[in-house]
This record gives sequence, structure tokens and C-alpha cells, in this order.
Amino acid sequence: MKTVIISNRLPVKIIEENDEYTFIPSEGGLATGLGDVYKTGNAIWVGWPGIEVPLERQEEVKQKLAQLNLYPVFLTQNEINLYYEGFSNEVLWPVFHYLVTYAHYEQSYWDCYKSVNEKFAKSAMQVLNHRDKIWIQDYQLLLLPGILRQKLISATIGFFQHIPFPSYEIFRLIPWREEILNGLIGADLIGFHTYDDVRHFLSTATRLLPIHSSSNILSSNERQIVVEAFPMGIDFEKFSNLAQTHEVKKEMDYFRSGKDEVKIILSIDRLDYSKGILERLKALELLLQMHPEYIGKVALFMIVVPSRDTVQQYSDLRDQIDQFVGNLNARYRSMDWIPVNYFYRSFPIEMLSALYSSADICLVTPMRDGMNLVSKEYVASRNNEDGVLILSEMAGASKELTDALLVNPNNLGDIMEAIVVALQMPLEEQQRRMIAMRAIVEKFNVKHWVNNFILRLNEVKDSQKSLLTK
Ligand code: GDG
Repeated sequence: MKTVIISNRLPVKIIEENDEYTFIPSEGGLATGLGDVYKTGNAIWVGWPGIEVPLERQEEVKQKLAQLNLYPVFLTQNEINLYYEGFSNEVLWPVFHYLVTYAHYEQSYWDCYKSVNEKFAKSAMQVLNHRDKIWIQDYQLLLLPGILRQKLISATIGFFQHIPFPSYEIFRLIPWREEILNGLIGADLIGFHTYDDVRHFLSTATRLLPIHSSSNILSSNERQIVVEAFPMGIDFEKFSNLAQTHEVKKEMDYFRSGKDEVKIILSIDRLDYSKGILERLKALELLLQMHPEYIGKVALFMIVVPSRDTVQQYSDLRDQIDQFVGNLNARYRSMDWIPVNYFYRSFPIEMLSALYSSADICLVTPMRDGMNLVSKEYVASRNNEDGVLILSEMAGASKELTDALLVNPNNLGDIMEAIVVALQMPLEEQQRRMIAMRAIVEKFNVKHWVNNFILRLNEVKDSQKSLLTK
């Protein structure tokens, strides 16, 4: 019996040099957390390797990935366009983040989403047998639990969704809503980051499908499906240790030099309309208008990592950010100070760590976010136990990090006031809050999350078996 993880992307970085592919294991949160599971001989990870591989080279890629316990699902550019950029990112992503007017309900997206989910099932079946434990990740593969259930009736299938699950009123707008739910309930255990997502899913499923729920258990055709919250954690030790390395300390000294009189506010996101980047900039503008005493005394370091910018809404957002930052800086800057230091690129993790460690305030204000790992990474990096986290109520992380300054991201005045409170917060209060948050982030780390999910999946399956034998 082995564990099979299935996600849209394999946890690898690809280097293509002189017509030669090299695959390096990636260090993303999920890959780290699952490292203990998939790097052992008794597990395998199935997913798209991240590039279009020509037919004649697929065997070579398969063999290279096999050395890392990975198994590829090969996708064409057309499939990436329709299944990933189309259905996943232009239908599911906006609707699940409550931005329904951004959704494009294209039939061709849906058709391709179905066929790519089938393709994942076909590839997975090459390595699966009915005694394996299957753990499917995220919204790109909502149909996969149901497809695999039909092929392997007694399989153990877990599913975890990393983004929010919306309320029934929102979900029911999707033209293919029943099919999506029927796909999901092929799993034995369905996990979300928060209890609110669980509630939304249970009420949506019982209103749209002929199934019942009792507490957090759905019953359908003699099968029971357990739905629970598993708030994802980070690799606390990695972020805490990284902040103490010589390399990061050197970056910090360099970064902080000449800024003794300036308080640093940090913001880090992928380019996404769900992250509230423009609203954050507007709150900073409000601060400079209402509290001119902070002009020259506060600087925002804003990193936006390029993402999905082939999609119109994303490139529009990038243009709006460019314009806003340019305008704000032009109006407020002086010869030796600038309010917004904006970077549209990604940084190596050491630089990220130096920024987390140097920032007096971390400003995380998504309009909606499944969890938000940046907020936890900031907390883990604060070995001195100082610093203030301002966190949106709409991020899953706000349910755990209750010692952050919690704000409604739509209320610019609220964000501005939280910034003022943070700027004036005495060190003792910063430490009291940070110590409490660090304890939570350290304890409920990513390994805890993985172990907890797998343990629960085993329990759920065992209790199903004992029900059947009664
Ligand atoms: C989805 C859900 C949920 C960022 N900039 C750089 C960089 N990053 C890393 C951060 C962090 C990750 O990217 C972003 O994670 P988030 O959780 O904040 O957001 P999403 O990408 O939207 O993730 C989210 C998550 O899944 C997990 O379930 O929390 O709600 O939307 O780890 O450190 N990493 C590097 N350079 C950068 O410039 N190396």
C-alpha cells in the first residue's frame, strides 16, 4: 500500500539548457510538508511537469522524474489554455473568491476541464492500485475524486482545497455545479482551510444534490463523506532558522542601512485581484493624507510576484498598480525618500527572509484568501518577537492569528487606523502578540497539517469499513 499525491503541478523546477531537461525538487510549502511522505520509497506524486514535452521526449522525462518519485501527466499548450488558464483560473478562481463578475463561463473551458481531469485519472491509474491511499490537491482537479472512485470503488481518496469554498448563493451560479459536486464527493475525506469553508460546502452539497448531512458527514448511496477543516501551516523551523543565517543577516544590514528613521511596511503577494493590492495602496495614500506627520517616516516595500499575466484581468491589474504607485510616488516623494518601493518580480527566499526580518509591519490585506502563508512566514521569521502583523479578516489565517491587528480589507479607514496603531505600538505589546502567534505557527506547522490529514483519512476509511461489515 502506497500514498499517491495528485496535484496540477509536480513539485519541481525545470531547467532547460542545451536541449536538456533537468528537474530540481521545489521548496514550496506543500512540497516541504509532503517531503517526508513522497520522498520515501512508498509514495509517488502525479502531476504536470510544468512544460509542454514533445511526444518523442516523454519517455526520457518520465524516467528522470521517476528518480524523484514523480510521475508526469503530459499536457498540451491547448489544454493548459483551456483547462488551467480557462476553467480553473477564469471560472473557479474568481467564483470561489467571490468575484463573480470576473468569471467567463465558456463551454470549451468546461469540456477541456473534464477531459484533462480524465487524463489525470488515466495517468494516475498507471501507478495506482485499489489498496493505495490517494490524496488529491486543489481546485484544478475537482472531478478527479469521482472519476477515480468509479475505477477503484474501494480506494481511499482524500481531497484538499487550498482556496476558499464560497457560499451556496455564489457556487450555484456555475453552470456545471452539480457535476463539480458529484466529482468532489467521490472522496472519502474532503478538507478545507477553515470551518466556514466546510459549512459552505456542506450546505451547498445538500442543497444541490440528493444527499443528506449529519454534522460534518455527508451520506450518499451507502457511502459516507467526511468534510473537515485542516488549516495549513508552514515550515516554521525553515523560516526561523533562515532568518538567523549569515547570508540573511548581511542582506538585512544592507537593506536597513540609512533607514534608521523610517518604519518599514512589507507587502508580498502574487499578482492577483483577490489579494487587495490596490486597496492596500489606497490605504497608504489615505495615511499620508490624514497623517502628514508620517511623510518621510514610513515606507512601503511592496513585492508583487508575476502571475497569470496572460489573462486580461491580471494584466489590467498590473497596469493599475503601476499607475497608482507612479502617481503616489510622484506626489509624495522627496529627494531621499519614496513612499512605495515597488518590485514586480520574485526574489530568492533569502531576500524574502531578510525582508520579513527587517519589516516593522507586515501588511496582508487580501479581499479573500484560503489561508495566506505570507502572514505565517512573517511571524516565523520574527525571532526577536517584535513586529506587527496587520491581517485581513477574509484570510483563512485570521482564524488562527487572532493576535494580529485584524481589518476589513474593504474599509480603507480601518486599514489606515491599523497602520497608525501598529506604528505606535509599544514593544511590550508587539512582543505579547508576536509570542502568542509564533506559538501557534510553530505548533500547527506544515508537517502537523500533513500528518493530521493522513491520520484522519485512515480513520475515516477504517470507520467506513467497520460500517460495511456491520
Ligand atoms: C494558495 C491560496 C493558500 C511569494 N513571493 C515570493 C515567494 N512567495 C511565496 C511565499 C508563500 C507563497 O509564495 C504564497 O502563498 P500564499 O498562501 O500567500 O498564496 P497563494 O499563492 O495564493 O496560495 C492561499 C495557499 O494556496 C496554501 O494552501 O494559503 O490562500 O490562494 O509561500 O513565500 N517565494 C519566493 N520568492 C518570492 O518572491 N521564493
